[in-house]
Amino acid sequence: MHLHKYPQDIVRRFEENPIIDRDDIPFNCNTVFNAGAVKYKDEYLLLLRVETLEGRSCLVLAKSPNGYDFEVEEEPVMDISKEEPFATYEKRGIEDPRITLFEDRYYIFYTAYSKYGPRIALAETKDFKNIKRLGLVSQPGNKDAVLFPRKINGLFVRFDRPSTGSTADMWISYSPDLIYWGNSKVVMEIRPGFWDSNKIGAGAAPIETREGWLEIYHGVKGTGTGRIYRLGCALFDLEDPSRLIGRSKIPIISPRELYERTGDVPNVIFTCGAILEENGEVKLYYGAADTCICVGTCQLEDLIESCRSSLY
Ligand code: BMA
Repeated sequence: MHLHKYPQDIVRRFEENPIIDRDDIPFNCNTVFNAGAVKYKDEYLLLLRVETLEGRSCLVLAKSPNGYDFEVEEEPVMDISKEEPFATYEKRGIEDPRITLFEDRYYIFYTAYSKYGPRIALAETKDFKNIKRLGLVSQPGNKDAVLFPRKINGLFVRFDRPSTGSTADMWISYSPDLIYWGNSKVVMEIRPGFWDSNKIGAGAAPIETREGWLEIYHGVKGTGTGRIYRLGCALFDLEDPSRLIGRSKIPIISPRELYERTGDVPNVIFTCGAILEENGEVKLYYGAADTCICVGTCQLEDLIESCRSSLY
């Protein structure tokens, strides 16, 4: 037998995964995956991407006292908008929400999807009952936006992922008001020859640590029969988050279990949200095979170490 010095995945799967699947949604739907995650008033809250039987996605709220047992609301909290300018650009659905607590409110970046392609949209809420759309904040061809939880040098900051045709890398953009974004530049690129060789994109909202901003991201590798989506992490300088200071060589979690290997899109682990507990544990929520929702845990310190160390 082979003894491994380090575990294959830094993230430990919850034994009862998946924690939410189609049968947990109170209305007929196709799949549930890629949820934003946040703690709100002592509860864990997931903003689920639910794909309806029509094939378009809406957002549904789920609440839990412990981060593992979730109760799903009866109706979508956010559905495809009927009002312009959003209606035109959400016709094919709203997807992949990422939530950031910023001062007294929560901002939600999501993907507005239409025949023009994906673009970034922004909404805000204080109570997860009334969610107000603020704007369409990129042109088509951009997605995977995550907002930093504080201004840096007087500006709002986000990572995003414009698709430039030949490559799909992580970029940074700045804004004075959350609506107009600019000074964009590339911060982290695909790594030919590695597990993240074809596309990368931000996953959970950046976590501030004393070592830097920790970003859990997805990386895609193309194979002869399809793509494999895995998660890794990277560290960015606290005062200049366009400066990459560390990046894990190997994934922190890869599709291995049957529920990650089979589903509407096989071999996908994709995250839109992680929650840092006071004791340093990270609860990482992820969509598996674009079909169900799972959770895994790890120590923040191990994620930081994986960005810094050549062991991983
Ligand atoms: C990406 C996004 C995700 C999805 C993933 C795998 O491009 O569309 O929502 O989980 O592909 O299909």
